[in-house]
Parts: sequence; structure tokens; C-alpha cells
Amino acid sequence: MPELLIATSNPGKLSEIQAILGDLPCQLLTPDAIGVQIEVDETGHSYAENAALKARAFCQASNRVTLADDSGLEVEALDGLPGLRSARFSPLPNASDADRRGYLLSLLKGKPRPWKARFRCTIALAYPDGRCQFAEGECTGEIIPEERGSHGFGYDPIFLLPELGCTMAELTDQQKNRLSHRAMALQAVRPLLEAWLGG
Ligand code: ITT
Repeated sequence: MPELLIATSNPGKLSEIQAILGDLPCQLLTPDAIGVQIEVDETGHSYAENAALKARAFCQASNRVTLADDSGLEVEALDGLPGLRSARFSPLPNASDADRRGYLLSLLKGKPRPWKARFRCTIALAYPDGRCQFAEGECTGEIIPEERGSHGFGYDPIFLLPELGCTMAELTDQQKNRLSHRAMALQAVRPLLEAWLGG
């Protein structure tokens, strides 16, 4: 069976990617499972650049077709922050997801609501022959000052989907995996993977 390496160290992302792509006729591998341990500096200036840096580095290290995700939350009232810095957005060393949510809310305090925001995701697929393909997705909503829900990860408990009246963390995994920024990007990646598998 063909093997596809999922190059992420974020367990929340990993389980979403596995759930969304799990039906494809290939084996989804993790870096841990094949003993690949590398640190990639996310020095790019866009989600696509960072996704490509991660996908290419793990592809080279493993010699396997590799999928990487770079994503982030952009808040209008903060001129697009935390954006590319979403995973590291806190003045605290070793901050948790909860610390990052608290820091974001502290910056928004006093600013007029609604605090419009969007999640963005770029998926990069790197092949051992050097090719790299991309797909993007986004999901719009607003940040709310109180946490709601216990599913998902990261900023999900403070990201409201106004049409549904619930936060991303109040959705079931199945619901989030139908409408999230990552779901959209992975839907767009699916035909690229099918072409690789069929070719
Ligand atoms: P890898 O680079 O190992 O994949 P990471 O968490 O460092 O993991 P990113 O650099 O792409 O990944 O940072 C994305 C951050 O954006 C993530 O850590 C969350 O804080 C936030 N984020 C992305 N997608 C999210 C989602 O679906 N729900 C909540 N927060 C999300």
C-alpha cells in the first residue's frame, strides 16, 4: 500500500487529518511511527511557505510523499494577528493553548465587538522528486470573550460560528471535519492525492 507521511507534531491536527483522509487507499504514517525526528524552523512569510518548508524537510528525511499543514487564526481588530504566529502567541515560555487564548482575549479587551476572525489553512504535499502542491481553506467567524466547548484544540473554544450559534469546540469532531478551514483545504487536496494514488 502506498505510504503518506503526515508531518505534524500537533495531535489535534493529526487526528483531524487522519479522520478526513483515512478512507484513501494509502497508509497514513506519522513521523514518530517511522522514527523521523526533525525540527523545522518556520521562517516563511506565508502559510504556503511554512507548509512547504515542513513538507519538503520531512519528505527528504523520509523519502516518502509528505503532507504538511500550516494554519493560523487572523483577528481583524488585531490587524490579522496572531496569524503565522498562532502556535507561539504568548509572552509566556512553554505556554499552553489556554495561555494563548487568554493572551489573545487580553489584547481584545475594550475593543468594540464583534471581533471578526478567520481560521486559515494551507496544506502542502511534497514528493520525493521535488514537486510540491498546495491547497487552501478558510473558515470565518468571530472571537468571543468566554470559552465554550471542549472539543477540538487551540483557539476553538473562543471561535464562534455565528450562523450555527456555537463555537468550533462545541461541534462534534465529525461536524468540525465537514466545515473547518482544514477540512476545506483537505477537500481540495483529495483529488491531488487520488491522482498520485491512481498514477
Ligand atoms: P505543526 O507545525 O507541527 O503542524 P503547530 O501547532 O506548530 O504544529 P502551526 O505552526 O501551523 O502548527 O500553528 C497553527 C496554530 O494555529 C495551532 O497551534 C493553533 O494554535 C492554531 N490553529 C490552527 N488550526 C486550528 C484549529 O483547527 N483550531 C484551533 N486552533 C487552530
